[in-house]
Amino acid sequence: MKGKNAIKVALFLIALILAGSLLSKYHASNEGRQVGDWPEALREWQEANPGKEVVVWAEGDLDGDGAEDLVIIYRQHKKCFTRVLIRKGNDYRLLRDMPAPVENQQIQFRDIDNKPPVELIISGTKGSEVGYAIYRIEEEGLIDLFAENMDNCC
Ligand SMILES: [Ca+2]
Repeated sequence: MKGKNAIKVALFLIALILAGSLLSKYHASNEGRQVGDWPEALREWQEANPGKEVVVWAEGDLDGDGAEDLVIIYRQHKKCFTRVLIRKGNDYRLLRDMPAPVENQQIQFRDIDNKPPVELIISGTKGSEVGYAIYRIEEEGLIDLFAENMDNCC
């Protein structure tokens, strides 16, 4: 019975993610964007981290304070990582890096539990493997809520 419920929850989350990728107003891609279009925080981060290649990025309010925060998926030595920058006034607080899928990465902001702030969903692939992880920002930092098959995608 427990297993069935877990499958139902997983299917529900996958459906949410698929709907999210179709409906999300945050288009998490840097395709066609020039460096000049990047938010200032992203340009500063890239200048400070020249060895890290920005793959995709997105802005969204992850801590519910009304200010846009920044999520970057970057590549370094063939591995990918997610880096979250929480805006604090004119500055940013950097949260710990997390492994990210190496291909087809997507960043989404979804209110999964009907309770602010929104959750952060990182999804992507590696070959035929598909994985995703859901996080929430709390006082103490980035909380891992749920992950599926990320080990095989990162
Ligand atoms: Ca914020």
